[in-house]
Amino acid sequence: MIPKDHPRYRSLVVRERLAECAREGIVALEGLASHGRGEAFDYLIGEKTTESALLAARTAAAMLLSARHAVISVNGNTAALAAREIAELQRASNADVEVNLFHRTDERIRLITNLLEEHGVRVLSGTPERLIPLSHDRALCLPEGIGDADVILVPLEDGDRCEALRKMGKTVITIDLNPLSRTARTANLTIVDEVTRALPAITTACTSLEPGEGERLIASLDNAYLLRAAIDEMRERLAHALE
Ligand code: PTJ
Repeated sequence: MIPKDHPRYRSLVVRERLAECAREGIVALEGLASHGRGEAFDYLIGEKTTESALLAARTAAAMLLSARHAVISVNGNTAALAAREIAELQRASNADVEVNLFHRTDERIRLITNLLEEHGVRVLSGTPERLIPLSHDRALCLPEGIGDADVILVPLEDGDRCEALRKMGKTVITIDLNPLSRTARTANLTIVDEVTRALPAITTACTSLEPGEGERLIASLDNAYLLRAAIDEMRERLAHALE
């Protein structure tokens, strides 16, 4: 039982949720290590959505809405932390949702699909094929989902797979608290923010883009600028951390 007056209450609740989901097989054990890395970077940006992350989220909304076929690729961590937020983004963007895992087993696909469906997500189903240029089961995805998509949102992705998706000619949007990660640097667009803050920011933007704003945001997209802005924010906070 986590005491409600603990100064890090929310963080502890989230950890407990992930540990529970790991015990159930939804979250991969490796996902707990990923979360810890994310938490450390969240400290450095002040556990809030920065201005540059908000700009990235609005750009992501514009890209999802103007895609021929947008797909949100969901893994164990994202499902455990943000199933409701995925459902809301799907409603706002009309994107397909595919469960696609790094540590893939049929059982985890089933558990994560169930969890998402309980929260109102429409999850694509079908027969996966080895379409992503990677070895082993990391190559698997649905031909009618990620295989057909032109724009993919892949929160908390591995760098290798992000690169392989780019090689397939996909436009990749990621959410990653680590602006130095290979994924963050390889994606077309990186939102450096915590997934439960970034997803609602994209959803809000989907319903509030002004006429012409989406085209302008896409035309001026500069991922290196967004990553530099996140690093500057962290450097600034570190410089004044003990004041
Ligand atoms: O469920 P699976 O089998 O698909 O596996 C999922 C994980 C996350 C284990 C897998 O994709 C993986 O190993 O990812 P990485 O390489 O650890 O990359 C995840 C990135 O997400 C890291 O750069 C973390 O800093 C970042 N991250 C972790 N938690 C969050 C986060 N970014 C935003 N919000 C978070 N809550």
